[in-house]
Amino acid sequence: MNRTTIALAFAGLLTGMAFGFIALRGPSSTVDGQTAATGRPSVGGPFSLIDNTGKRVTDKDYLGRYMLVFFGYTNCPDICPAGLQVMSAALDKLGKRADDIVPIFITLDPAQDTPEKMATYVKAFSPRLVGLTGTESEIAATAKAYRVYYQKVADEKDPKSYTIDHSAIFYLMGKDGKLLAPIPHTNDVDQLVASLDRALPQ
Ligand SMILES: [Cu+2]
Repeated sequence: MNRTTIALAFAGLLTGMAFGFIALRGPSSTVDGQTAATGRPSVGGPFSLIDNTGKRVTDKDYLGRYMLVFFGYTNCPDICPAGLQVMSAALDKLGKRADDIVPIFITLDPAQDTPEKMATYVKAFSPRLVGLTGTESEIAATAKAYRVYYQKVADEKDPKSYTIDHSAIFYLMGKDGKLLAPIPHTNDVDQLVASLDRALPQ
């Protein structure tokens, strides 16, 4: 991990902690006036994107199941491959309880991450991992709904190539499509298993 990614992971952690704190404060708290009556911050919502089989899907297709959502891009050197590996291993460890969870990787680089590229990429981690892409504006709207920070950073040596700084949080969404818990990026499988176990209804 380089400095930027460590900083981002830490920013993600702080955001996660902030969400946890807000959630604990209960129904009277507000975040930009958007907190729902449940006290949960407004994260997530409707999306319409293309999955790794080329099919258009919306958030409604996943209602009735939990979604474990992670944002990134396939050319990511560190945060994404590590996060997706940990996510896949954690779901394997959860066993039967993971049957109801759809792990979803949403690209922040739709210009390069075609459905075909997403298909090859997600397959390398887990057969159950879903990869979603879309137009620039569809991705921007989805990232905004999930309050994901991302920023293209041009490569000084090669102006045609770039990396993308992005926040790193696993969003566990409930069967109703609403946020159950934001979970900070971790490289520790057991830690993610424990976080999921805590957040999932018993
Ligand atoms: Cu990444």
